[in-house]
Amino acid sequence: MDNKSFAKENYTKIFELLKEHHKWFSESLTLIASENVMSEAVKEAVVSDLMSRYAEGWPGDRVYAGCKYIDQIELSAIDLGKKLFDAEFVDVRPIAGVTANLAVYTAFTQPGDTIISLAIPNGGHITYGKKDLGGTAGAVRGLNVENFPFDSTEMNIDVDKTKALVSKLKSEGRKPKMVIFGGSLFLFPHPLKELVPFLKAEGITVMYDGAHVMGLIAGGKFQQPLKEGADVMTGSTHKTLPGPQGGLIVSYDKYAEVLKSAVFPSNVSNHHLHHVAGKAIAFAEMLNFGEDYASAVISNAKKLAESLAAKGLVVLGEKYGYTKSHQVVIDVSMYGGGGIIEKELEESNIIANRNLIPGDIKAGRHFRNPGGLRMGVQEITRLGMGLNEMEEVADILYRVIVKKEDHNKTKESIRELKNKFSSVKYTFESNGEAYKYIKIRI
Ligand code: DSN
Repeated sequence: MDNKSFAKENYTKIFELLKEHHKWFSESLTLIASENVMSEAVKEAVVSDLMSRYAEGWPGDRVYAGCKYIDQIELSAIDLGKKLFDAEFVDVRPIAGVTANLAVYTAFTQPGDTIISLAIPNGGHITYGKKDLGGTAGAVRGLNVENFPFDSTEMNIDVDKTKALVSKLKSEGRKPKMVIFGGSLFLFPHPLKELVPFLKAEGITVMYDGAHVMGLIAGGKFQQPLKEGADVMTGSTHKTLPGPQGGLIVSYDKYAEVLKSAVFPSNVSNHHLHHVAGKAIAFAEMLNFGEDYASAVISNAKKLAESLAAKGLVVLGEKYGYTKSHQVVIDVSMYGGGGIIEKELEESNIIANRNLIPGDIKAGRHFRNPGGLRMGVQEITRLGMGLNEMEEVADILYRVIVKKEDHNKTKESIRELKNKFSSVKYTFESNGEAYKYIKIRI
């Protein structure tokens, strides 16, 4: 095939695939804990001309011309972000949560420093992983990563053992420079109140990775990390905070200059200006509707967890009522493992992801087929689903995971359920079709 025909064939195919994807997601139960659906308002901001432009730097101090309106938009995003998180300093330029974390490492650590963070099976994100795992902290910033002692019954950081670890590292001349709270498998608030006074007395910087729970924090329904003593909070803007893909940093004025220069020029050249506009709209939505949304997300997660447990599934975090976040995590090792179940669910139009859980590595399990399945209810809650629907969702999950029911039957149940919840809620305006494919070409 000549290049022109090859190009045209693929050009056409991409649009067909995009339409198929939209149709599939409109008929699916979307339960990935790190995703969400954007409002039409956020989408409109994201497809604007800003996606083609350069700014670099801080509003009013750019490296490029043409920023008259871009600056005003970014300043609004910053002001909205400050109000949303009741914070002195917000940087909306990190283009991802990874970039936000790397900027914080740049600002507060030097290669060779020691940090403490969660191990991946206990909920840690790859950005605070060790060098041999290819983690950003270890492999990119050259940090020596130690892991928090973790209590898998409580599904939380062990406070006393963490203090003992810090003291041990100090006695070895490796006192941690920074401690990172937060994570990707995140059921309960982390013990900042219990650990921050101890860490501060040792002169240790406290970072909080709120990527997953940013919307719950913004809605005032999860722990408030800065008020509990964190120096800096990073996050992403597309999980429980339902904006476009991207990152952000929230902190204090006293760290503003060091953080700003750690973002640009250290880790971002041009930031994604269309996403800055989208973040501003998402922040405005959350300032208005965030409290109700965060409440609904957390009660839905709890209801889903309880309903699954009532059906005999092994739900993690039982000791404290399974969850206080958007996530529900179940042990599916007895049904073939998370990798197998993830595929079976996908065949039924349920999109969720496998996850390492505490005990997996000891049991010889691997991230390709770990013991856990992680789910988040933030997207289906944004479509307006409530407690009754969580019971239905639990039943559908049970039919696939345990009963191994014919996929066509479960697909039909999901289609019926999704038909009743097809528009984005908790937003100023909605056109009623959350997964509509938007065609701009004539
Ligand atoms: N890896 C993502 C998650 O799903 O938690 C976060 O970046």
